[in-house]
Amino acid sequence: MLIEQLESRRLFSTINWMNRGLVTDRFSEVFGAQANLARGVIDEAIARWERVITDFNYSDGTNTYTLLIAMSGTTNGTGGVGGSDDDIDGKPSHGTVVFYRGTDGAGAGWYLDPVPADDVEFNSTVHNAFSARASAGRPFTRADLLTVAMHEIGHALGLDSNDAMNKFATDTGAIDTGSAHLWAFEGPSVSHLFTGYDVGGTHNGAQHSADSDESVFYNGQMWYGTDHLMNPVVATSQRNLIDNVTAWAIHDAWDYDIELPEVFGTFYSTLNRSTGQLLVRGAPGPADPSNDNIQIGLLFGALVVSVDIGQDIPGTGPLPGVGNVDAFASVYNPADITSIIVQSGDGNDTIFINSIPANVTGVSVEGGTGNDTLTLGGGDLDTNLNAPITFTGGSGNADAIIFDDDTDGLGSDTYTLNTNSLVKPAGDSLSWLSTENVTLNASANNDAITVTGTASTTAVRVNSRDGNDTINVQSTDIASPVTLTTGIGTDTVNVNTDDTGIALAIFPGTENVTNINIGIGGRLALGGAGVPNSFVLVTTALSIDNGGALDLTNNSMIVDYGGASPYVTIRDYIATARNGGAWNGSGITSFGAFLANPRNTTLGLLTSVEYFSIYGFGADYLGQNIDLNAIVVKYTYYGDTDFNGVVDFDDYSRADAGFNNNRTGWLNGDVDGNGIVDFDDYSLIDLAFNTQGVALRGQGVGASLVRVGARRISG
Ligand SMILES: [Ca+2]
Ligand SMILES: [Ca+2]
Ligand SMILES: [Ca+2]
Ligand SMILES: [Ca+2]
Ligand SMILES: [Zn+2]
Repeated sequence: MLIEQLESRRLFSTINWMNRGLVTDRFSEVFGAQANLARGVIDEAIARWERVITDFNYSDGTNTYTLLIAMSGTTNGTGGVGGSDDDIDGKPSHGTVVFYRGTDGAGAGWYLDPVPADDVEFNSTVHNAFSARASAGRPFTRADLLTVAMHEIGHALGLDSNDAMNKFATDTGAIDTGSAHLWAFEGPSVSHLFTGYDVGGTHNGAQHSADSDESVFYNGQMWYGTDHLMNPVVATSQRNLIDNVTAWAIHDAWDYDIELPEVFGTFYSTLNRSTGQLLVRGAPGPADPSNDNIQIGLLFGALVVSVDIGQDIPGTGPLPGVGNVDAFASVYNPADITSIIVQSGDGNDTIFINSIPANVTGVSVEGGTGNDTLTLGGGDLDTNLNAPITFTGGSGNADAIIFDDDTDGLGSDTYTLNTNSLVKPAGDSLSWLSTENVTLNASANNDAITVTGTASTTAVRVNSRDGNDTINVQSTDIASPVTLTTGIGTDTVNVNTDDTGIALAIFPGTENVTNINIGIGGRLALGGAGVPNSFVLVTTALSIDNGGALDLTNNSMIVDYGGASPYVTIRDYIATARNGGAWNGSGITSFGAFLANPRNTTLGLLTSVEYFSIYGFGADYLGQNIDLNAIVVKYTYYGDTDFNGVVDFDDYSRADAGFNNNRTGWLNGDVDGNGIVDFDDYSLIDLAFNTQGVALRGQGVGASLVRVGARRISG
């Protein structure tokens, strides 16, 4: 559909200003040296109508409308009159438009836009997509000749109280001004509130689009006027563009082919033709904040800017009253744009910048109030974004920026996440301020991702996705660990392996990471705080420096090793972290055990052979397949030798056998991991037996309460 739109942009009608530059246009007489500037404004008004009306569909096959346009010979002021006075088979084909001479008869009070092709000087107060007001500068307190010209030419083209318009108009009986009534226009394309009011007199039909202060209850609902080009009166300082409603109405009344005016820009996206700066804005809500959706991206060689307002202005869409209005989608020539500013304003706004034109040298995105989310890259950061981009989340405590490199092509990627920016070697700095959440969705290929720092107020998440990825978490704020997911592949996670400062990382759930290396000052945690043993960390090779920690919180781990069994290493990592029950040492620790009151839990470990001896050969562990070369670590009670989540008679039997036969290992009752089963182990087992509550089985069954049988009298 968009391709059709773009192609149809080449189709224009022709509107000929027959007496342009002749003495009869009186522009020199009124404007003097400014005459050609004023004529240029009229040219722009004509050009804007030519691109909206693509074909008059005249019965004789022609597509040209002719106009006589002149300044009044007699009347001072900043208004005008326009109408049609000839036709082809009943359709307007010729018109006459006259503008007043200005307040002094010499053009005073008119604003003659020196760059009439853009509307930037008016976008101080935006009424709606097609109407805005200047608060300063030359247009302020002057009448915009471009707006008045487009209005009067609109009359000449057929927007008038005439049979074609009134065929769809019904008198609501409600009074607008004086004796003028409000009329309900119900065409095939649009329903909208019109009025018979005119400064020059009252019409018995749909002469003008009703003002924004008019409304009426008609045909079961409220109808609202709005600030529009075809309002009876336009204020000074204000520009109205040709709006969608006006275009639909002239299409319905006269069967002209139209291009939707939003395609050529709105006040939600305005291009400064002098500087190349594109300003994209959301809307303020009239009452509550407006949650707007803004999307910017290249499509088929054009830049498309789509702004979907959360709190739509009634009367700006095809509906006569309140109701959802579609996004306003504008299409720009990428070569015209050198910078982009997005201001989404109030509300929780959603902004996507999927790609930007090659000429753009910088992009600034301001989320304003509310919790705003900016998603960058459209799946390929290097290809799509070739300029620095800054995001200011603004107020709101959950502003977010998401880097989307999901569909990046083949080849390794290198990403560096700094405290306030993401840098790729092939790309520019993408930075953020007052942003509480940062997410990097890396490519599905082999990536090298380095985190050099985090801010205490920003939560950083790195999803390395598929491929063989290496993630180096070199440094973080103590309050802001990096959350990691690693996808499928042979991945390596290094946490503070430079042994300098501190670095913290978290796996939010079950994760399979081939290599894990934790340096001095490094801490890597698995989930936590949920149902015990909801998550499993699966790894092949684990290395923890003295001074580093892997925190399983209240979860599990599988070390699926190759080569020699790391059983003793794992057992010792747990024992040093446990540190006699203080849980403050290096190694494999458990914040869940640290928090337990009484401290009756720990991390137990079984070889897969031991595990199979209880649960059968090939049994899975919490849904994870294990083979003969694996070690299973579980958060559970001291003495839960068989990992069934409780301490019971079977456990005491194993501990007794272990004690009597000088065995070793968790399965046989060495619950403190010192290599023997002794009195210390029994003390811990008894504590757990007497105080255990919830069975620590795993997700899905862990929440069930277990009734404990009679205390066993041990020797
Ligand atoms: Ca909407
Ligand atoms: Ca906002
Ligand atoms: Ca990857
Ligand atoms: Ca022991
Ligand atoms: Zn009018």
